[in-house]
Amino acid sequence: MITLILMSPREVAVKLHQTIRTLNNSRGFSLIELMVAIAIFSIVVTTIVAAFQSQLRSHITQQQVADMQQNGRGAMALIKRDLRDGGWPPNGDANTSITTTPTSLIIVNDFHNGLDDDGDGVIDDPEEKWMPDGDSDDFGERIVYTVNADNELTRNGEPLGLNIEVMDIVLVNAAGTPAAPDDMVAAQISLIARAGEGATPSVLSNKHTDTREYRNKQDEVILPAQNDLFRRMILTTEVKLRNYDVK
Ligand SMILES: [Ca+2]
Ligand SMILES: [Ca+2]
Ligand SMILES: [Ca+2]
Ligand SMILES: [Ca+2]
Repeated sequence: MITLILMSPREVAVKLHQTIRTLNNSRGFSLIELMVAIAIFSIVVTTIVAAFQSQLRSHITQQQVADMQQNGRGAMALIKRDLRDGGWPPNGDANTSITTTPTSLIIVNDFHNGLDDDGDGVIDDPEEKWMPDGDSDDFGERIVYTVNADNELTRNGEPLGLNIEVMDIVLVNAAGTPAAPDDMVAAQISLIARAGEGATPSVLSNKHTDTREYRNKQDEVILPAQNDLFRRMILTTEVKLRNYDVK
């Protein structure tokens, strides 16, 4: 602009003429310019998509981990409750027991008598709980937990919708070592919860190889390293068996 002001009118006219000619002569983009533009555009788009995918992956992974934690805690709460009250009445009778296998937990109680003790028309309802009759064939007296081949935790055959791969229960004495039924006072529960459903984890979750070896409180391996893509967590707790070794 300043240059134009300092120029004589004639010089300005020449300059304008030259500029107009230059503009008229431009022939749009060359092929190379176009290719460079496309390349830059692709890089920008790829970067944006990658950032978005990465965010989505961490979101899905976080969601899976949260679900897994919730599953594990939910299962633990149920098993703890049943074990704590397991083998009722205190010090049991001939029929009551708590037994385990590698994939199941069987709790047998005697807290009902098959009669409508409070006369409300419902036999063995919760209000009339804790009335043993010397056998364990009444409502809710036998509780069986199993983990099936689909990693589903079931209670009395009813799937609880929880993705639990391992349920390990060790019945222990006061010293914390595995005990016979007449000696046991507590149960050590270990649960391994797994994230994701189906045979393979979601392609959208963050890549993760599980090389961990999982052990219970006795330091026994309850799940060797799987070296697969699933995320897992182990929950371990100990619950006192209220009805055993009651002095
Ligand atoms: Ca009974
Ligand atoms: Ca009965
Ligand atoms: Ca009743
Ligand atoms: Ca009853």
